[in-house]
Amino acid sequence: MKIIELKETVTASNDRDAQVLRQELTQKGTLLINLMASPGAGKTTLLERTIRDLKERYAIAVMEADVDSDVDARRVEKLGAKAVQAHTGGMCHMDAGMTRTALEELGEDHFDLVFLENVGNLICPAEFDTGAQKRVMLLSVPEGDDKPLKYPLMFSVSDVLILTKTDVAPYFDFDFEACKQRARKLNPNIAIFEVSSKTGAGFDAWESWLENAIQDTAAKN
Ligand SMILES: Nc1nc2c(ncn2[C@@H]2O[C@H](COP(=O)(O)OP(=O)(O)OP(=O)(O)O)[C@@H](O)[C@H]2O)c(=O)[nH]1
Ligand SMILES: [Mg+2]
Repeated sequence: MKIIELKETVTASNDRDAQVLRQELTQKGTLLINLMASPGAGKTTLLERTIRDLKERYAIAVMEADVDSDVDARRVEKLGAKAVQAHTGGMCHMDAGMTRTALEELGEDHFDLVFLENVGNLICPAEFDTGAQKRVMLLSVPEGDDKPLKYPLMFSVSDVLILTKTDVAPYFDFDFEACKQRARKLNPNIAIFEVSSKTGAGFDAWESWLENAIQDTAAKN
């Protein structure tokens, strides 16, 4: 597994670079998912179960972006997925140029699905288009149902909201309906799933959304 050191890309337009990268990925038939959430929300655990369930049917790779360490890349690599660990040089997000560099490190193999596990936080990753065709965010039950009110941009730009750690809901006052209403007020088209990566509850619906998205991308190339 490779560890790469990235610097923020200095180009005139991150949005334009992201658009170009997105078109290239779609032409290759590769779905790139930008996975975003707070630190510890459960991104890597969700990836582990998803990879376990889908790896026989699709070629999957993961790009782990962190300020430091390689623990997440090692976790997904254990499951047999190709992984690269990107260090962001202190940056709290990935941009399109950094994403392109990390993708190049995955090599020439074809992947149906590549996950970018973005740096854990609910602010900066929402501001930068990485070139991914889909943005998926997680919100875990212990974080609270008020997060759409406090971090509206993340909810506004995401295609999918995964409410995770539902297995611990009995111990928290998380109002699922209130949270969903707040998210839909910001983003009426957002798809919402409730899952537990611990028990596997709700994974059927999430994985069927994912398979549809993979097949849509494959059909366009
Ligand atoms: N009970 C429960 N625990 C979970 C679930 N998903 C993740 N966890 C736990 O939450 C902690 C953090 O999970 P990670 O998957 O490492 O979180 P992350 O978002 O990748 O964290 P960073 O990469 O550090 O930002 C771990 O102790 C997991 O075991 C879940 O669905 N239910
Ligand atoms: Mg992680």
